[in-house]
Amino acid sequence: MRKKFKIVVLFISVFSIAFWSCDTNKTKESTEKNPEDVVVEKPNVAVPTFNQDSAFLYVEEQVAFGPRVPNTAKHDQCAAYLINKLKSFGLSVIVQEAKVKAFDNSTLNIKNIIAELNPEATERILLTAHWDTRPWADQDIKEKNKPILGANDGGSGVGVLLEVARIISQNNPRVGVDIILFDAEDYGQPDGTMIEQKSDTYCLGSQYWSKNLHKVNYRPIYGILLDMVGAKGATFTKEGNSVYYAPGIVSKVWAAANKIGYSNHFVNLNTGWITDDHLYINSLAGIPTIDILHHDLATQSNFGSYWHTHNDNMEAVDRNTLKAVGQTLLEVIYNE
Ligand code: AHN
Ligand code: ZN
Repeated sequence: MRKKFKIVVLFISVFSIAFWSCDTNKTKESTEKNPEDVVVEKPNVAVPTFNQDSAFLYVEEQVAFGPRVPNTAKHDQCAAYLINKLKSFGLSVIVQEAKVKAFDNSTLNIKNIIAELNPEATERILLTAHWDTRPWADQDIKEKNKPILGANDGGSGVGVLLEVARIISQNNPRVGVDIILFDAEDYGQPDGTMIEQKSDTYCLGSQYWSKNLHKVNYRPIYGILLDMVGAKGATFTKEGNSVYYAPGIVSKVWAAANKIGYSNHFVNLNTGWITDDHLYINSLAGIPTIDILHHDLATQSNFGSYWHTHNDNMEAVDRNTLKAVGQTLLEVIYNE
């Protein structure tokens, strides 16, 4: 409405200047447009609608397998589900399989699942999340040694990206898009369990990929990581590594969220540095990448109260939050 009004005002003013200048035979300078009257606006592109029920279903379907811990049958079954789902949308899928060493010296058989939309496009955007879940509930007070369901921590980011995959495969954006579902993000060493605390024990799938890109010279313009993007009323703040490595992308994404009414979720607040998949994508692969990560202002850890506990089940996932994140991603993608 406001824009229409602006256009009408602009039209009337241009018309009256022209009319007036004819009438009075005024010369050049008065017919020149005042630079302030020239409204330079990008035409509004059509952004498709993100379906939160569809995204929620994709989270439920992952959780239905149970915990998705590397070297287990359920992990294998969920991988097959994710690969088939992405293929069913018509995307080409590459599965990067590897063996990586965990902090406990076990060897993990991992699968990074990579889906490409419009592989020929040189301008590309990378969207990512982790699909594995934590083997322990080390932040819980009971059953600490049992694996968690990871509805939010793992499931939510993947659910949003599957829905984004479905939509972009039906409405081609100008840019190419790659979706990478990383494995073994959450096999990191629990705090205080051993004498020696090792470093870089989280994010094993993204560390491997960052050193072994699925295509030589793979170079998207930027990346966006989703992690724990499903909690009711979740707040996403401007995380330290994201702001350090990719300040422009943080601004772009937060502005897009704001524009479409999600400033309640995308908070304009700078917060601390988090080790997450984006850190290695930035530092090892050199791709500027941000993290959209639930930063809970009410807890001591600043992670949600469900974090690494058995409460990380479907109860911890809210459709409205999935919508806020998914619609913001689409707003960004279709405006590129
Ligand atoms: C830690 O939990 C140490 N860092 C955040 C990375 C993470 C774990 N994201 C989900 N789970
Ligand atoms: Zn986790």
